[in-house]
Amino acid sequence: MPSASPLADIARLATPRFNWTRAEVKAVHDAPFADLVHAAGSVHRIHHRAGEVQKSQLLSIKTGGCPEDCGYCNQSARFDTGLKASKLMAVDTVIEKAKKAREGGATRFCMGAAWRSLKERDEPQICAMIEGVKALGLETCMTLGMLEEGQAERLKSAGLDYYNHNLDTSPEYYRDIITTRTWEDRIETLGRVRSAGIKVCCGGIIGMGESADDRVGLLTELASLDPHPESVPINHLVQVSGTPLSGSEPLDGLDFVRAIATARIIMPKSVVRLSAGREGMSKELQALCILAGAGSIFVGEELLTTPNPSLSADARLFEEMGLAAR
Ligand code: SAM
Ligand code: DTB
Ligand code: SF4
Repeated sequence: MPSASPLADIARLATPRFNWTRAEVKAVHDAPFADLVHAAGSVHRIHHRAGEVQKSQLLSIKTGGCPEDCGYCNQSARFDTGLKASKLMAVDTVIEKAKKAREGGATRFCMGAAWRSLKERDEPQICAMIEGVKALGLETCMTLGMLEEGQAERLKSAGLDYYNHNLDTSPEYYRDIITTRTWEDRIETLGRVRSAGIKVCCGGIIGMGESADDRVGLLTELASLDPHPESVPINHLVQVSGTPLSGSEPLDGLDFVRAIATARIIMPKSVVRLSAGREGMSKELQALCILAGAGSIFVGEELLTTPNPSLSADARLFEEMGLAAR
């Protein structure tokens, strides 16, 4: 007799669990595509309003010159990508950009720095940015690399809502992608963020030449964080020439949708974010991701340093899908 489908019991799937095994996640991920997307959409509707998509906007507050060697990233000082490095941005400039993002419909402003870790001397400027952006009525998010004891608490006191720190890929593939820090370093910072009471934004990148097993491994690790990250960005690799991962085998679009749908099912209350890589996706592929439970996107014509769809292309996507912005 065939075993029961791992997707049969939607009510059970919609109850968060933290003990997913890799085999269980693989069974979800590898299910027939239509069953997977249908189950993901059904789980989504239990905890989220289908048809609502939250808009965040990114700003690179400190670009390039990073000492880390993340193989996907054009901001590493080790790769020749032609990116111009810059110093930490002035607080007033950040606030101006945040105002424009708010006018464009973003409700969260995510500030990213090409740092290995946050230095104490930069904290006052970073905290002033958080305070200023928060005062505009926007949600605040920062991604600044690793945090030491006490730093997360100080960011929280300034008004930080979310901290983004990605696991990026499976623990096994991690060391092929980044050699200058460990998986355990990542987990440690995530623990500090959580303990300080900041919401966790943690996800990964798909399309880096990883195997389907690596994608399942990443998703299993994300779902074993207890509580689950409130926000789970699923990025499609943006290939930048000069980085070691440029030239990676292109990913089948439906495999990207599988990753989104699996994240949706195994972390049912989290907001799954269709993050980097939309510029290279058709409208139809983005629509499938949204049907599979993606509830957030980045808007604005630039992510941190690479292009993102135009405001008019996104307006068309929302209009044609009948989506409401949140
Ligand atoms: N330096 C900090 C760090 O790495 O934690 C914060 C900024 S870093 C640019 C934030 C995240 O962006 C990375 O963890 C990675 O997941 C994502 N990212 C960077 N370059 C990317 C690319 N080319 N394509 C897709 N995602 C990318
Ligand atoms: C995340 O997971 N995706 C965003 C945000 N966190 C910081 C960053 C994507 C960066 C894409 C490459 C770039 O534009 O530099
Ligand atoms: Fe530096 Fe972050 Fe890019 Fe890695 S992903 S090289 S840590 S900016």
